[in-house]
Amino acid sequence: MALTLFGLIQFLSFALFTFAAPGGLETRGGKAAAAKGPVKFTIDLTWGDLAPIGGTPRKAILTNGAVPGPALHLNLGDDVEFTVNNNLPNETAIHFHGITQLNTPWSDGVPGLSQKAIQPGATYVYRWKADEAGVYFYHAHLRGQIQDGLYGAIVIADCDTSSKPFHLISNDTDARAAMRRADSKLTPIFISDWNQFTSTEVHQIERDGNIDFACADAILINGMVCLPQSYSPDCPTNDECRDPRSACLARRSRSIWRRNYPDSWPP
Ligand SMILES: [Cu+2]
Repeated sequence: MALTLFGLIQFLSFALFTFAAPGGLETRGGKAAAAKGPVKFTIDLTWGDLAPIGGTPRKAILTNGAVPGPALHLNLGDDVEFTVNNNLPNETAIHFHGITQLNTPWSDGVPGLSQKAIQPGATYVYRWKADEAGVYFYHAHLRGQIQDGLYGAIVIADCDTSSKPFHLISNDTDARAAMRRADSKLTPIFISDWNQFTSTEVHQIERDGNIDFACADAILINGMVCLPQSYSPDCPTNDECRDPRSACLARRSRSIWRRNYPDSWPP
């Protein structure tokens, strides 16, 4: 089966894809999972050094020590307890992009509106329900902290595959079963800008120069660099590297796949 692309979110200079890995479980609990109690997910935020494109490290927001933060995998109907330990020197808040927050508006993560900002050293628990399947993401919702690296994927699986139109792709029973298995184990691909400046520095540059400073130094794919061939044989030129629609993205995605699933290539 060819590399399959499911779902796309684009937000500012971010894009989030998922691709399907083979060999996943065909069912993962579905609405029954909600009866087991909430899915607990904790992120620890720190202000650390990061140099994904080499050179001098800059300060960035690390989520459990990395950018992007870990992906949150849920089944449709799950209740979520999302705990934020703020070890940053600044206050913060987390928004769950695309989540409906039906009956839980206080978990929408908008400081000054739905909550007070989470103070340095404090812990805050967001509680919400995964009531629509799809691909979403969590991100900082305070000043420019999203630019400093605070984001991670949310994948909500619909275990009822009966309504999915795999029959439109293939009449072959085995092929459709393989697609259902792959669909049950989606791997997020996060595409984001990387800038040598922190968000505070970028805003100062914009104020000083009276410009909209839209330059980025690199595009990161799952926090890894996409640079010309001296760094990555996947991306022969800078222009191709900077165009998220280019074939470079597909090649880089296949590299990530091969590293994550060495036994299952080609899929
Ligand atoms: Cu958002």
